Amino acid sequence: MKLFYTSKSQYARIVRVAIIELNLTDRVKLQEVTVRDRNSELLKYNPAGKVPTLATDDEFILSETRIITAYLNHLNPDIKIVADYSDAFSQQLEGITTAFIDGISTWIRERKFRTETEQSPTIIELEKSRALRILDYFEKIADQLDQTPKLAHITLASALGLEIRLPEFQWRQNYPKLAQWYDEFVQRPSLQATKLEA
Ligand SMILES: N[C@@H](CCC(=O)N[C@@H](CS)C(=O)NCC(=O)O)C(=O)O
Repeated sequence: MKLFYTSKSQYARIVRVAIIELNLTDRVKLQEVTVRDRNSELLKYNPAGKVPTLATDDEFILSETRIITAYLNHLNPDIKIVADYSDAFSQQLEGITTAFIDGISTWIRERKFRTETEQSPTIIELEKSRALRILDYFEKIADQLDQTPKLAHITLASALGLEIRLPEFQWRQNYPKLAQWYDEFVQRPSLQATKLEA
């Protein structure tokens, strides 16, 4: 199996963490690729051109973080990373954390990939307020977050880690319980081994 990734991708990071937590490092080769590049090696495999992409041993090409993580989890079902219907609370958190990381990613793309005149204040404001609502939610339920490497927790940590990339996304001061949860969670070797670059 081969995982196509970029070291900057907050989504690919989730899958890289899952590979480590599922003890699958010997079974999944990692190949760093470029994105938004018409000469990218990735385009030979996945017309969507997005990371993460997983090429399975039986030659399927999987994209989308949750689909890839669920596939990897079925290879080691003793460890439960992706929630099923028996754990509706974790499924709830998976949905909200995905909206969180998607929104912050949109906000970052506005700031980093568009010129100042192209940037949309409307989109930035929308994503900022979405992020703040979700931060409020997690601060309120911080007591219900544990330190297990579930997909929702990994996604939340990967999203919060984007603080290094977006100067406006400085959440720690106003969300102390969440900061405490995050600071402990990112000590896991899987998170340490996959730190995001600025
Ligand atoms: N919904 C996708 C999002 C993946 C995504 O947007 N990845 C970015 C890198 S962080 C990418 O590949 N961008 C390339 C592009 O937009 O062409 C997932 O859950 O995996």
